[in-house]
Amino acid sequence: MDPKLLWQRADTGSRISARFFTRRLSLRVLALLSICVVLYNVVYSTELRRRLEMNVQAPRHTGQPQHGTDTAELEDGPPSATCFGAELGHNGTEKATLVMLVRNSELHGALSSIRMVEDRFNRRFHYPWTFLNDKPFTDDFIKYTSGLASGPVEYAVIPEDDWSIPDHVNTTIMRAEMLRMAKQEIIYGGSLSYRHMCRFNSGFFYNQEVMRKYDWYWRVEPGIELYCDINYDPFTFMRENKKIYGFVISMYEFRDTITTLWDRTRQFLNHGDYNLCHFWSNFEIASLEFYRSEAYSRYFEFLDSTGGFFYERWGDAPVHSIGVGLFAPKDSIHHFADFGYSHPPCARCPQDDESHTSGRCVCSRNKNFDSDSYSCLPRWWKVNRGTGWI
Ligand SMILES: Nc1nc2c(ncn2[C@@H]2O[C@H](COP(=O)(O)OP(=O)(O)O)[C@@H](O)[C@H]2O)c(=O)[nH]1
Ligand SMILES: [Mg+2]
Repeated sequence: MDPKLLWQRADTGSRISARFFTRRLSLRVLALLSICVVLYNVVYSTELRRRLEMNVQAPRHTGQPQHGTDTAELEDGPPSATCFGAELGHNGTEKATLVMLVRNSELHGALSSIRMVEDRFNRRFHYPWTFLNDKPFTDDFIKYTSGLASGPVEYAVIPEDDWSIPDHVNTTIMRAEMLRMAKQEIIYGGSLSYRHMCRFNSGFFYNQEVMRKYDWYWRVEPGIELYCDINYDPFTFMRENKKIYGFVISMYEFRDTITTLWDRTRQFLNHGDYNLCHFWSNFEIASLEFYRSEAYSRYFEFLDSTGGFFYERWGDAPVHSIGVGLFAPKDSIHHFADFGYSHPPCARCPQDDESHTSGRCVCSRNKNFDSDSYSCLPRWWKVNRGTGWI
């Protein structure tokens, strides 16, 4: 054999075995890496589950009464509230709560709103969250929402009387009107649950057992966004400045949903005209004492006695706005111009430079409902110099 050939063959052989060895080594390293990843995931998810379960099963204490989280227990009747204390303590000093009326099916939107309010505001103040529902909250809803809140959380089922059609309402007329409004494609015109919601928000939320200990509330809805850090306590701001009602967006109400609301109001107190402007009530920071006052309570009871919440589809926004306009001092209404806020389909963004150059806000200044022709804000400033609608 040609020694040159032999050499070549030997060389090829050694190259083959070197390649084979490298491949085997990489396979072993790969296998080892995969085992590490699997092991890490198992340990991590066990730890995550343990932490989640600890959050729910061993609620954080502040000495508040605790009830089980079992939905079945809630369904059995009282106690209708489930509460967990806060781990971090409660640093906000006002008797105030973040309140969310919400359905179990809106869990995802609720979580994203809570996350946003916590990140932008509440992680520094740890105000309690109050969740209200006409149905018992599911274990999942309680588990995930309480995991996000940095303050105490309470879950309450609304009593049936506060979420039902009063006896004096003629349901035949109501159904006929709902059908007519649905055919005319009036927004939520055919929805009974929406009517319950509006009536509840107009006249009942502030007297719920779980709300009684508070003087102030911040209404939060599922699926909202906050674009700016809120580095001060708006509840303290409201109290110190003798404010009663705070809003961010204001717009015109759909006339067809409140055909006789103003006539009824005039009947109640013989007043001038209403221009359909209302504070968009999906955001509110306001005084609970105001709604509990005799003037507002009597106004709501009168409205409710007319059946208008059901025959028409009176929204809580115009009812609150008219109520505040009539019974609160003009300068006790506050526009939170420093808040960046969105509740689809509308958003508003602070317009000053500082809010943006400081990094406090992340929103587009052009996307600003305040300058939309449907916004009532220009009118708010022009007609009443920022002191009311009526
Ligand atoms: N528990 C409960 N909450 C409701 C119901 N209908 C509306 N809501 C809540 O009431 C608020 C207003 O309702 P939403 O559907 O957002 O109305 P919109 O903002 O006017 O389009 C939200 O916080 C909803 O989660 C209902 O039937 N049950
Ligand atoms: Mg909404």
